[in-house]
Amino acid sequence: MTEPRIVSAAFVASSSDPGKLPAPALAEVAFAGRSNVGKSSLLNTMMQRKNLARTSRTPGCTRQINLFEVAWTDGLHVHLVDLPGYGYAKRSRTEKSSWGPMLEGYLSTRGVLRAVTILVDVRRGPEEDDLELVDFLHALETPPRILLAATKIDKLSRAQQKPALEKVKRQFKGPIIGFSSVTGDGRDALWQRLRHAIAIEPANEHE
Ligand SMILES: Nc1nc2c(ncn2[C@@H]2O[C@H](COP(=O)(O)OP(=O)(O)OP(=O)(O)O)[C@@H](O)[C@H]2O)c(=O)[nH]1
Ligand SMILES: [Mg+2]
Repeated sequence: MTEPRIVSAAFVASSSDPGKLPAPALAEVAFAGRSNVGKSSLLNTMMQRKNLARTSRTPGCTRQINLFEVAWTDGLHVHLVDLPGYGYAKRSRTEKSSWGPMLEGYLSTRGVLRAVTILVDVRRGPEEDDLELVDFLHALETPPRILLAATKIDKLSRAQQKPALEKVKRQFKGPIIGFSSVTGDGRDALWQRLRHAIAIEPANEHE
């Protein structure tokens, strides 16, 4: 049996208006989190492409909804969606408990959205914004699956990683995947969860 692998990964479209994105064609998985947490870097690692999603040391790099299409040798075909970060420019009072028209519009109207991966920095854990996003997603009419990833685990020593991940897990009350875009740690585990969320299991013995 050969392990399934990615055959292609490509940029599809980008827009600040969810209504102007290409009509839903494939299952989508979106990546959300505070600015600078490492969403675009994680996507590049997931797609095994260095600079397909733009990253920057400065928060607020991704300003639009970006769609990428990934195809696997075993037939898995999915859109990965890089979202703008939140928590960078402080939200105004009227925007409180709203994710702004862009994020909210995308998350609540995209029928093909199967899962949202929420990323938090392993050293900071979830903050108010992240927990509000969880509540927002739970309240949707057809809530997507929520996956949780703790980024930048390479910033901690091996010995520090386990207790830090346990802590984030308790705070979120759910399983968490430790991830590093520097070492690639967590990549396989996250793909496995994504596959599960979009109900396509890894290729079996016929491959
Ligand atoms: N050490 C380390 N640095 C990381 C990791 N992931 C991202 N970074 C760095 O963190 C910074 C922000 O990364 P981005 O991927 O642009 O973050 P983002 O969440 O997409 O940010 P916005 O688009 O502004 O919301 C960059 O300098 C990355 O190199 C990681 O796993 N380990
Ligand atoms: Mg980004």
